[in-house]
Amino acid sequence: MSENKLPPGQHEIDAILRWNIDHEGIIPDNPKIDLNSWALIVDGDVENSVKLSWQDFLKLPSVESISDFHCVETWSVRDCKWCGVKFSTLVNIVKPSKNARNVFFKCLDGYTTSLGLKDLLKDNVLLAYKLNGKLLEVPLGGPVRLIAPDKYAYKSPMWIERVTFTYKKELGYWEKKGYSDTADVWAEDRRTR
Ligand SMILES: Nc1nc2c(c(=O)[nH]1)N[C@H]1C(S)=C(S)[C@@H](COP(=O)(O)O)O[C@H]1N2
Ligand SMILES: [Mo]
Repeated sequence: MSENKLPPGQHEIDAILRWNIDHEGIIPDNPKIDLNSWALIVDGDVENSVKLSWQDFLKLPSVESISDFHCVETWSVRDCKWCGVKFSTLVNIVKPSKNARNVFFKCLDGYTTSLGLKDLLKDNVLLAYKLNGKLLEVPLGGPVRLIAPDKYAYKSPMWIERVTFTYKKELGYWEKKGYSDTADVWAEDRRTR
């Protein structure tokens, strides 16, 4: 049990309930993913763009990080034990140019979101591929999703296929519909309108 406080306006739910929450996802089902053809493309304003196969991805150094997960709809799941590649590890590989200040994520369901590069360099931000010791299942965003614990979960894209470094900020799916782009859980940045 973690003793840390939940952010303002959030309540804890049992982790198992998460499976039953009817997210207003942008497609009705989970995407079909074949790990033999899956790849993560990292491109944009970088020195070395890369296309990582599943095997390439698993070879990157990984860490474990325990964090709480907060949906803007007010539910939180405590103590998620994620394993994944720190976003900063990927940054060191692709070497963004000094103009790159934002990162745009595109997912296999068509979902999009973006974050500032500075926020992504925090130690608790991972490209996660395991949860509580098991490979991340597709319904929870596997093979690879972002985890950014200080942001509402719409900034934790599931089923990532492309990560693009940019100078300009491009708003994502929920941000365009009026959800906060800062999405800071501690400041309770939920909506802009
Ligand atoms: N690709 C993709 N990622 C997404 C979403 C989505 O619809 N598609 N929904 C977001 C929202 S609003 C939430 S609350 C979390 C849900 O993650 P969970 O299913 O692991 O609880 O995923 C986020 N990432
Ligand atoms: Mo959400």
